[in-house]
Amino acid sequence: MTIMDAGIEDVYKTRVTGDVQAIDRVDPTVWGTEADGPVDAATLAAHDAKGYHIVEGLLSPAEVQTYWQELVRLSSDETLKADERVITEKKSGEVRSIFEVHKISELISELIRDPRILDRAKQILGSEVYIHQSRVNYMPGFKGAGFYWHSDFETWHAEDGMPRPRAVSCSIALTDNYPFNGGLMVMPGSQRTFVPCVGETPEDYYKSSLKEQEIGVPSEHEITKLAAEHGIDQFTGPAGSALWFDSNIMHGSGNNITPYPRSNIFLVFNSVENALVAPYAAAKPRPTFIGSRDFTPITR
Ligand code: 6CS
Ligand code: FE
Repeated sequence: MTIMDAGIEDVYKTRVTGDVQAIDRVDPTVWGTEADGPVDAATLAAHDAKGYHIVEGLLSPAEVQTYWQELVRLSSDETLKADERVITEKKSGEVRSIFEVHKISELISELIRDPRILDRAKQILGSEVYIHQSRVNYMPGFKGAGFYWHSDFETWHAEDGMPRPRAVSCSIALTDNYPFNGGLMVMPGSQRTFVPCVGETPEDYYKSSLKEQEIGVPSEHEITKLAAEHGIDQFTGPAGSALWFDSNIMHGSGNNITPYPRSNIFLVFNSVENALVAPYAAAKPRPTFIGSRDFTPITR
């Protein structure tokens, strides 16, 4: 059953058939104000305009080392190998991502409460927040497969039942991000346009989409239009930097054929005022390790 069966109006219709029309976003990008947290007015304005901002040195080199060692520990934990929260690379079988990592790792459970992170998320979303999704991405060297262009919100709306794009992601680099090792590319300002995708959501689609997404990706025509209008920025920077980006910004990354891994901790904060409902375009919600349905606000 989708939300449509309940007769609730869907502002961001997607997974449609036939031609699509881009939809102007009716929601803000930034919901809070300068007075609500650590982000200064200029940075808040930049995030509002571009849909992202970068915090250099969010983690100190010593902290990076600590979390890097945690990632290595997790990826070599034999008990985790069979866990459905561990996603492997389609070709190499190497660990690609580990979901719900804030519940698996004590260290990362503390990180989501760190004021440098939690207070920023609350300010951008203008409310109490909870973790919609957490994952560590390994993007190993030589064989790390990238992620084709997409809007996270399109998937979270269609498959998890997220009503509005009132969520923000924080990708913390644990290895140096170069232009050549699969650094995330974003289209600045594209968060103000919702691009519906063509194609019905297959049953249990997450089992393949987290390895390689085919449904829920915009057409080349729409991507070309967005790139022409907004250009493409790339997130590069030393380990410890963090990219904060809007749930609906168009983004993607290339394959990593270099010897240098591009590993990160990826935290998605959703507003408690934007709690998930029934999926807007899928038969049933994805498992809670991908789209949490515990809306309890994060507190220190
Ligand atoms: O489907 C998802 O929820 C995940 N997929 C991608 C490519 N980005 C967002 C999220 O981690
Ligand atoms: Fe994404």
